[in-house]
Amino acid sequence: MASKRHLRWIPCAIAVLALTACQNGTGPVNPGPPPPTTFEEPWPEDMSTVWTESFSDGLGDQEALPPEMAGPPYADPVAFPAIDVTEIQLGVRGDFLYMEVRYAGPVPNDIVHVQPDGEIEEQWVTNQGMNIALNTDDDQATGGGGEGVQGIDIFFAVGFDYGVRHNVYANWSFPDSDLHHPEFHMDGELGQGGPGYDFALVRYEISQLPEVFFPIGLEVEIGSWSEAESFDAAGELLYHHFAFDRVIDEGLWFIANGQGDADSRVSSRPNPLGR
Ligand SMILES: [Ca+2]
Ligand SMILES: [Ca+2]
Repeated sequence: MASKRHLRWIPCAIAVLALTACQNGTGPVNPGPPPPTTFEEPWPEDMSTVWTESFSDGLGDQEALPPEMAGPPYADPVAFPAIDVTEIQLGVRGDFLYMEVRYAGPVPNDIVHVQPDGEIEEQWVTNQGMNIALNTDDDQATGGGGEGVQGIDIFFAVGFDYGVRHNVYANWSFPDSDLHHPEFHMDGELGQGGPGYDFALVRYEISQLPEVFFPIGLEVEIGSWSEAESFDAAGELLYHHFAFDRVIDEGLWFIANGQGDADSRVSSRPNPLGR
């Protein structure tokens, strides 16, 4: 099934970006993370006025992906509440897309040491990531493949390397359909939450995006998932999908214009998908 074949692309792209950031240049082996991105624009005082869309997801609904999809060969999913998304809220205000992600448990402040227990090997969970992935041109033949959505033209990611840094960013335009090869990248900002908290409030400066990659006033296909990765005692990757939560599957998102004005809705785009 094509969607499964492509499942690992986005998470791997996220991991590759993190590695690139850490291994950039020929200087110190570990130059440390770059300073986090901050925008000058003040955050809205009342975020409840910003949200125009909300996606709820189940609690304790993590999936055990099979080994061929880089999951552990355990009988049941390992409980890892930090990546168990329960809600995503989205809204556009001014130059920014705002997103709040709620988790079933706090994002770890440091690497999580998993003790051996039955079939579960000793391992260390070092990072987590989630994203919303959008087919913004209504063409599943353009962009890359993903889970819950095809033809991804842009994705917005929220990740944490425990004890090191957060990774809030967007990648867009994938001319060779490989999500490892984005034509464009930008960093976003973590406003609240993150390590120690069971939520993350982030924003991305969408004013610099071409309309085809963020069509305000149109409905787009959206998918989303969340995951964590584990390593063994030697520091080798053990399970890319140690924990996995499917959050939005074949969803639709009407990107409202930022003031929640229903009169702004536009529905003139041809609808080849018949929805
Ligand atoms: Ca969930
Ligand atoms: Ca597309």
